[in-house]
Amino acid sequence: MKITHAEVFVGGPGKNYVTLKIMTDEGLYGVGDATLNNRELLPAAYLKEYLIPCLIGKDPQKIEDIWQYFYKGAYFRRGPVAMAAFGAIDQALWDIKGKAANMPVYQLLGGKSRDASKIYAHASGVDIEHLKDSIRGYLEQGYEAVRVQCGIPDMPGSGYAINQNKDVKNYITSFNGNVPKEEVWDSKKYLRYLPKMLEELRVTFGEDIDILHDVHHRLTPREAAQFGKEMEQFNLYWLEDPTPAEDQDALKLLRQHSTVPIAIGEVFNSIYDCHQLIQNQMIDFIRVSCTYAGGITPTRKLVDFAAHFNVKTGFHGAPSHSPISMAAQGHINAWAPNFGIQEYLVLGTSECDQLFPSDHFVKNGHFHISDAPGLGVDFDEKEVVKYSFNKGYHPVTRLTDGTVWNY
Ligand code: KDG
Ligand code: MG
Repeated sequence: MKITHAEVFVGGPGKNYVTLKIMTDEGLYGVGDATLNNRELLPAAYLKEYLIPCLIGKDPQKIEDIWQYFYKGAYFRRGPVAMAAFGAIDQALWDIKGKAANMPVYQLLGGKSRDASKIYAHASGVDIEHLKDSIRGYLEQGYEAVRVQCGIPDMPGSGYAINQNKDVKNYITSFNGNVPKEEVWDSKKYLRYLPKMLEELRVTFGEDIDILHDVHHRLTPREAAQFGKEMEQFNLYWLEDPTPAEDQDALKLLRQHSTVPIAIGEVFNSIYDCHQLIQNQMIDFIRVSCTYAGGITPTRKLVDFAAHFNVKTGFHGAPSHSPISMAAQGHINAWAPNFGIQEYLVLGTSECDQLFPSDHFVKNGHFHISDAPGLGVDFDEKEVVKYSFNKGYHPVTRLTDGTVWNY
């Protein structure tokens, strides 16, 4: 089998999905996701200008060789742009291999370890009452786990990731003309308010619901240690990104003072970003995604490595991930002996389903993987022409005195 051509498409309903389609001389094709949130045109250009020309004529079954060729051949290794581009190629090649073998990808990985994989939803509110409504909505749909984010009094517009308008599916992006939106942050107010919020949630919803919370890199090591200690009483499923993820020593203080489970990794793009965190058991969940971490090939190795140190998976699944990377993660989740939980945002608008048809489905807070050969998700080129690229940014955060802080 040989690769004959490959194409990149940018667009989607309310999002700039970057989709790669790789075609072969045997009529089989594969699809992959290279969406790098708010920098989508960069992996798209990398694929078009540098990677696709090298793919033509290669045997798509040689997944490992092709991955090494691009990773080592780049010389400047790693980085989110390159890894997202390699990730899309790798996903598409696993899709082709599955179709050629007439097997779903999870069978090629070693078969299922579970019937369906537990997912968590994003509940958020401008205040606690609004947040409680959002949680109730998910519990009614059968979810057992929710991430909770709440507006902080006297800190307008700046809890983290508060979805004010339920119709907006990509609320982390600000389509705000040519510059990012700015938000204000005050750790003192946050640290004072969060214990009250969690206390109320436990009183209202009891102990059975799994509660996750994302600090989004905003605390200093000492604040995170104090906060982690306080969080123990609320039995969180996890506390995510308490401090900026690149300063890994910051976690020592938190680990020494608290047993709160820690989840980190959505900004990592290789095992070298987290092997020490895993080996030293500084984290409980690794949150890479199959796109930003370079595809199924390296993610599977990373997951296997983490299993040896009792670190579970909790893959990133923010709205920027297309149903293709969600499917790729779904196959790893179905197999992984150390699966923890999967972040899942309701991608399922009818427009999104038309663009990416599949039989994967969500029921009672669990993701059920399709038995179709390959990744089990398709891409409709006739649909994508309805959408055009729309530039967006992550917001920029400032402290009350104007100092730029961590978003
Ligand atoms: O692009 C950034 C988002 O993916 C991120 O802000 C989402 O923190 C996030 C999460 O946990 O989903
Ligand atoms: Mg996060």
